Amino acid sequence: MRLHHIPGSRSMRVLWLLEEMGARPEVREWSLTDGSLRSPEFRALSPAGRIPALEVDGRVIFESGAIVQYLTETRAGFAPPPGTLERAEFLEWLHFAETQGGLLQNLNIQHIFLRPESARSAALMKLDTRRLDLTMRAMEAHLTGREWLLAEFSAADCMFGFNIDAMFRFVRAEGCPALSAWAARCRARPAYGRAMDGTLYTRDFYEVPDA
Ligand SMILES: N[C@@H](CCC(=O)N[C@@H](CS)C(=O)NCC(=O)O)C(=O)O
Repeated sequence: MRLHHIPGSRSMRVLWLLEEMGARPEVREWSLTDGSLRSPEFRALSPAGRIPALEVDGRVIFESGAIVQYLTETRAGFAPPPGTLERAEFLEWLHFAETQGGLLQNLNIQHIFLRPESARSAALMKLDTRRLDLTMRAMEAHLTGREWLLAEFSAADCMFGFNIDAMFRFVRAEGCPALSAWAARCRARPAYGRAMDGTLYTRDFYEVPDA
């Protein structure tokens, strides 16, 4: 198995799940900023030039959610069986992680990557921060009184591997005690610690500037 990876990016979801499964893939690191994701070599692995891609079982899979789902379908544990209501709940959280992931990506672009800085929009930052806050409130309601997203720890939790380091950089943790406690439980897992090999962030918190 070979994982195409950037520390602190969505590939952390896959690395964390593989660590939980006791699998150690070969890791090839790429960069978000040197243009290599647009190279023909990388586009042959991931057609939109996005991380992650996983070479596994004789083919390449792109899209982190597809990779996570495929891994649970080909290896025991970490997800309820197909055709059950629990499976529907698992799939909801798998895709919810990417709904939230898109908002986090927009905020990363607006707060960190976009150049020149004058091109950044306080209005867009404010809008996506509000939308992120809504996703976090939904998680807070769901996690109140529970340890994990499903009845037990699962690949749905791993799908938030990229999100956990990002969400509290834009929305303060204070209003979300159950979500913060779940994030702390995730961070305390040894497999999470092994997979968490970098961060995109240089600040603890990114305020929305005045418009
Ligand atoms: N839905 C895709 C999104 C992948 C994605 O956008 N990955 C980011 C890194 S977290 C990326 O490769 N960004 C490079 C770019 O946007 O050019 C997935 O979950 O795999």
